[in-house]
Order: sequence, then C-alpha cells, then structure tokens
Amino acid sequence: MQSIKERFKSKADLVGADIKQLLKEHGTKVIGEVTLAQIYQGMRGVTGLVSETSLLDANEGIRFRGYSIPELREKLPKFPGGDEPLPEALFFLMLLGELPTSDETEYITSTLQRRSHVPNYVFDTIEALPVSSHPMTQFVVGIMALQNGSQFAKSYAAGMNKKDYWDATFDDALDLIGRLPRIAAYIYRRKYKNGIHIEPNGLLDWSGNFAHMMGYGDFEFMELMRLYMTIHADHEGGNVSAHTTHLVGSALSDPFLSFAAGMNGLAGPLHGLANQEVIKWIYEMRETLGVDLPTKEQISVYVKQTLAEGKVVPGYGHAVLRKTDPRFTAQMEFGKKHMPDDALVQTVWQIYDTVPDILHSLGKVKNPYPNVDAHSGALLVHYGMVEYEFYTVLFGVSRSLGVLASLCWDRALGFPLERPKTVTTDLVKQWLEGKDNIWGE
Ligand code: CMX
Repeated sequence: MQSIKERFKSKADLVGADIKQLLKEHGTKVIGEVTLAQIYQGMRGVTGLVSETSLLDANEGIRFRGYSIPELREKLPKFPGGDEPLPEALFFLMLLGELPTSDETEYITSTLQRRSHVPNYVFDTIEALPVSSHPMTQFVVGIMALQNGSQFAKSYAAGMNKKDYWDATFDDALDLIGRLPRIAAYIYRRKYKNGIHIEPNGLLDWSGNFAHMMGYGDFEFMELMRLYMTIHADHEGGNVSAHTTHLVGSALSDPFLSFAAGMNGLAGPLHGLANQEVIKWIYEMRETLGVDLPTKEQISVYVKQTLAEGKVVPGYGHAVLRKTDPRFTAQMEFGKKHMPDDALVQTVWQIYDTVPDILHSLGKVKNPYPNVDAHSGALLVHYGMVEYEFYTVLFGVSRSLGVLASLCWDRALGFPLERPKTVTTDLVKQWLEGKDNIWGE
C-alpha cells in the first residue's frame, strides 16, 4: 500500500496547483462585503479562511469532505461487531478526501497504535499539578510536555527547507493523535480513580482502546466513544479550537504548540466546556426541583429562571447553525437505541421539547436549537462516567483529528502567517466623519 503520507503529498500537490491557477485567474474577485457591525460582533458571516476538511451549512449541519453525519455512520468502516464509524477512518477521509477501505482503516489504526508511546516525563509533568486542577488544564500541560518530541521543532531548528514543513507536520500530527488517548485516560484515572492506571490494549481500535484505558471495557461504551470521537472531530475552520490551532500554526509554531492553543480555546464555556455546563445545569435543575425526570412545565420555569439570572442555556444556540445540530440527532438516535428508558437521557429530550420555543420567544437568539453539547453528557452518565469536568477532554481528543488534518493541509499548501488588519474605534469615528479614508471611500 502506498503510504498515507505519499498519498497525502500527491493530493496536496494537485490541490496546491489548482489554488495557484485559481488565484492567477480569479484572485481579485470580490467575495463579499464586511459591515461595521461584523467587525465588532465576532466576525459572524465573514468568510476569511480556507479549511479543506469539512464544511458547515447553517441548515444541514456539518459535512466532512461532502459526507453528512448519517452518511459517515453508514459508510465509514466499523469495528468487528460494531455499528458506529471508526474515527480514525474519518481522519483518513479528512486528510485524503476519500473514504478508506477496511484495510486502509486497519492500517491507520495500527499506525496510531505504533505511535502511541508516551514518555514518562509527560506523566511526571502532569503529576506535578495539583490533582484538583481542571482536567483541561492537565490535558494542555500534557500536550505541552509532549512538545519536547516535536519533529517539526527539531527539523526547523536544524534548518529545514520550507518545502518539507508539511512532512514534519504530518509526523507530529500522527504522533499527537496516537498519544492523546493515553494522556487523557491517564488524567481521568489520576483524578477520579485513585491514580490506578490501565495499560493500553494493542488489539483495540483508537477509541476502543481509549475507553478501555479509562476503565470502560463495555463494548457498548466503546461504540459510544467511536460515535463521540467521530462527531466531535471537526466543524469547519472558523470555530475557536480550529481557528486557534490554524492561527498559531500559521506562525510555524509546531503542531504541539498549535494544538495546545486550540485546546485552551476549547476549554471556554461558550465552546467545548459547554458539555460539562449542560450536565451541571441539569443536575442543578433536578436538585432544585427535587425530581429525576422534570415535566416540561417544570423545565420551562427553570429555563426562565436561568435566563433571568443573566446566564445562557448551555447546549443551545450556535454561531453558524440555524437548525438542530445533526450531531445532537446522532446522539439522540444512539440514546433511543441503547437506553430509551434512562431518566437523564429522557430529561435531555424533554429539554429539547421545551427550550427552543422559549429561546425563540426572546427574539434575539439566532438559533434556539440544541448543539452537540446538549446531549453528550447524559449518554456518558448512563455508562457511569459521571465526572462531568472531564467531558471537554473527550471533545479535545476527538477535535485533534480535524484540526491536525487541517494543519497538515495548511503546511502542504504553504498557507502564510495569518494577520488580519484591526482598527480603533477612534479611527472608525474619523472614517464616519469623513476625516479618514481607511476603507478607501
Ligand atoms: N441561552 C441564552 N441566550 C442565548 C443563547 C442561549 N443558549 N444563545 C444565544 N443567546 C443570546 C446571546 O447571549 C446574545 O445575547 P446578547 O445580545 O444579550 O448578548 C443573543 O442571544 C444573540 O446571540 P446569537 O447571535 O444567537 O449567538 P452567538 O453567535 O453570539 O453565540 C453561542 C453562539 C454558541 C456562543 C451561544 O448560542 C451560546 O452562548 N450558547 C450556549 C453555550 C453553548 O452551548 N456553547 C456551545 C456551542 C457549541 C460548541 O462550540 O461546542
């Protein structure tokens, strides 16, 4: 089999030539306009980046190289006896733009296994942190400790030719993806299971082994991890974790530095940390109401109280999506198949029946529907993973697949340093008064 790296390089050369031609012929074409409001309000709707691995449609949701989540669940290779897709196969798809065969998937699984060794100094570094540190802090520190092994950093220091950046990035990306489950599982066992660790099982797939190392040997939980790691992997390039990884990578910071930066962004409550916030919020609601399965009326009162306290309803809304997130729907289907009678899962569904109307009635929420984070915690709790502060680490392990595949593309296509222009409000005022011609009017 031609190595994945060689295949990637051949593809990237073709795309690179296409882009060159495109820019030569159409480089001056205007693709849109930017309003003053947009530069003050998070650049919503401003197209400013290229990301090859996935594309988000506001109504349809995410497509990975053209494939929707239901299509991925159907078409990607599965673990023997399983129904859910293997996320390492999705990595292959994002990297090469082709669905892998079962043999190719096995090859990538074993490649990641071979690269999964984590040096002891990484564990020692994590151990130096108080066990009370948030799991995302421990995760980022673990990634930073791994950076010592960066091939990109070493080769760059040794005078690497810019034509070879992609090659060293590719190796670092695979090393990181191979090692992250071990680090994440280590943090989980350290923080919640008295530091009793579980050795990897080389016969399992990437997610199955991750579940096993965290102490969840149940096949159904492994299936959940396969689905979880697939649906959280990528959400085009503008979200905080993907954009940050790309931005930091554009300074030629190596993949470890870039990914760690992205993970710091994922740890924010408006992004990946929302998954812990959702379950925390549901627990608080159940405690306040004194019931396990609140009625829609009770949920409605509680939601209004949350809003009155000036808080967001976690797990609802999105900067781009305008319909129910298909990642939510995929998890709901998993719940209906494996745990339809679970009270917490049913609560998530009752919330889904209640919250959109309330958020819609506020008149300002652009998307009143659930996102990926609204559902994930309840499925994990079902299998006994109740430690919700850990949930964003799971998201982070999965997100490595998309953002690192993208970083390989960034380096292979020779994308330059990212450096948008900024202005001051004083300058904006001067421009409005006709005293400055900054935007050439
Ligand atoms: N609950 C209450 N208010 C909400 C809301 C929610 N779930 N979602 C949006 N709003 C409010 C905003 O806070 C904003 O209010 P102000 O004008 O008073 O500041 C208003 O509605 C307009 O916001 P928007 O344009 O609809 O949403 P944004 O693009 O600004 O923000 C997001 C998107 C995700 C940050 C927001 O919907 C939110 O805070 N949701 C809850 C947190 C969450 O679930 N985040 C996870 C997103 C998925 C992920 O990245 O993992």
